[in-house]
Amino acid sequence: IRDSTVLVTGGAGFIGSHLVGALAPHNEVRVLDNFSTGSREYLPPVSTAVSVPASTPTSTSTSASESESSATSTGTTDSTDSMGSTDSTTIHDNVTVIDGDIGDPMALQRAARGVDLIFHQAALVSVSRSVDAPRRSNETNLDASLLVLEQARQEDARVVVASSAAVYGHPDELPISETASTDPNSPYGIQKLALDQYTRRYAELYDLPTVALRYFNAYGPRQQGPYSGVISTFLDQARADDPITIDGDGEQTRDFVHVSDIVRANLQAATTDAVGTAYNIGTGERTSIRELAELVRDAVGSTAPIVHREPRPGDIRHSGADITKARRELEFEAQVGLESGIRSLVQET
Ligand code: UD2
Repeated sequence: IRDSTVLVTGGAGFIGSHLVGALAPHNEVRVLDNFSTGSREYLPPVSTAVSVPASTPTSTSTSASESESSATSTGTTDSTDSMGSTDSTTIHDNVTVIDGDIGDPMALQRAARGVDLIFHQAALVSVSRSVDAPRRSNETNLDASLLVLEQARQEDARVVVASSAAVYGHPDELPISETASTDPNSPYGIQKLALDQYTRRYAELYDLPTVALRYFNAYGPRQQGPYSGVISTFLDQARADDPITIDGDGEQTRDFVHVSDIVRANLQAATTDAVGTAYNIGTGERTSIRELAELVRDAVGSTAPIVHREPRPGDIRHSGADITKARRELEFEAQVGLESGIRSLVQET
């Protein structure tokens, strides 16, 4: 897409920042992020640093924990005063960063004003935290997401939403097509399913062009932190020559999709006529965790031992996308195979 005004929520995070990188050369991009897990370093290099003065001081949320940077306007700090001022900085000719929360209506309104398109990538991505604190993750993943959809409605903007393979829970078919039964086994999955359904219904109810993308296991540069995926964990372990920790027998399988393919799917979703629906975004290939451990170890050239721990409670045994629908209607095809994706991850990071 070109010459559009685009909002990326969670634009400083793992997937969002790669999307911003792809959009910035040809579009005016707004990033709304509370920097609870995202980073300014992930955004395009500074060419003009203009601080737009806010009428009141704003919180420094870079070190804020997820709970401090609450998604609700009542829970946030002084960035949500009555004027609704948030700190915004132009860090690139075409990229404006709004340091704020998607759950803060003022910040959201300001970020979304006049946009043609919203990529909604902001979320609390930890499945285990959603189990520990379901209401807290619901606030961001569902309540605040609904504000984003409402804002899109207000602006009459297309919206592309990050859904998840988590909507399927333990799948009843393999590969998993979009018509498989949805029976999420975590609060996170429940929240993503509700969001996915809202997203589709907004097309019908309000005639808004919406698309939900059900990401399978995403990986790539900038995925890090305690809730990052198995690939980033194995990579850190291999590099440190620490034991590579397989949960259970390692015969469980996943469909690992590189972030550049996820970006490509989002860009296709931004222009497709086939809206009001959800698409699986994966490669269509499944890899066992055992194979993955060996791939990562070999790519690093590490001698780290591979060890087995107790299986993870509730772990899904097999997951793999049927991407027929995305191929047909989005013209999406994953281009990065797992081996080359891991090789480039090792080289680039
Ligand atoms: C992924 C998504 C999650 C949700 C879910 C839907 C990530 C990070 N998470 O969870 O958001 O969409 O899919 O089903 O993409 N493992 C090990 N050793 C480790 C870490 C993990 O063996 O040190 C195993 C783990 O037991 C699991 C597999 O690797 O079988 C993948 O784990 P994960 O946490 O990367 O992702 P997953 O599929 O649980």
